[in-house]
Amino acid sequence: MLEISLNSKLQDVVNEIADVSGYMWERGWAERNAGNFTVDVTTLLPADMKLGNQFLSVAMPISQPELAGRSFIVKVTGAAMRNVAKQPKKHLLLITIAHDLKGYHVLWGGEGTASKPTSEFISHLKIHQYIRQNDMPLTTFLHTHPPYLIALSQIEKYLHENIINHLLITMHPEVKIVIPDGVGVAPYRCPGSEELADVTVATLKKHHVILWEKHGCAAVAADIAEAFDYIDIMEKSAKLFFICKSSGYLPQGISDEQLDEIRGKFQIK
Ligand code: 2HA
Ligand code: ZN
Repeated sequence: MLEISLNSKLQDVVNEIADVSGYMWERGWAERNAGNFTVDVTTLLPADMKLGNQFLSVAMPISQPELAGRSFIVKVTGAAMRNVAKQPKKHLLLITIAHDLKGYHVLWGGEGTASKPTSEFISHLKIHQYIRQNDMPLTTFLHTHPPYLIALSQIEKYLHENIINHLLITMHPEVKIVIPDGVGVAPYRCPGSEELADVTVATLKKHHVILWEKHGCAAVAADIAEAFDYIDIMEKSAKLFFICKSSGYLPQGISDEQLDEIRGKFQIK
């Protein structure tokens, strides 16, 4: 089967994915095969590329007409982030959705028919559809398992968006500056399910970063490094909270006046 050779821009994206996959493993966000991502790279491929039998074609009905002909780099299902970091080509796929929506073509990566996209692919396609429908300047959906944020989502009190956001904003002043729309909370749904995709899209309408109750965190961003940074800042804030609590102290948090000062200086509502 034919495969394309990556141009320098696609190679840069693959390098960034490998770096971020390594960071997630090192941070303890990516046990076993945890986490997944899709990066829309349509604009980095020639617009007039011929797709056909020269590439491996996989049948799979796709119900998002907005995604016909679009190309994504996606993690292979079952792949460990630590291995994506070491051997990106083996554990990633560059795919293009068929124009007739009957499946996708594999342009690069993986190990033949055995390599399928992430188990959360249905969710990812719905999310990319929402991004396209709203013409948002975003390419990346990233899902990972940061432990302190997940721990917070195990506590009923913090499943309320106003309460968890107040906590995360007051534990770390950068949270309000970098993620002014705060974290959205999506109620627990089975991993890999259509229902999880639906609650994610509903939450995406107001937030770039989403906590999946008792499971993990997800973010949409301009690129995978930005998605990682959003989650990293939130996770740092949750970690600071647990460090104070587990050393027997109740954290003070920044005050309302200090928050107002941030809102004024950075023109945040
Ligand atoms: O990709 O994290 O939610 C493995 C997962 C599924
Ligand atoms: Zn997960």
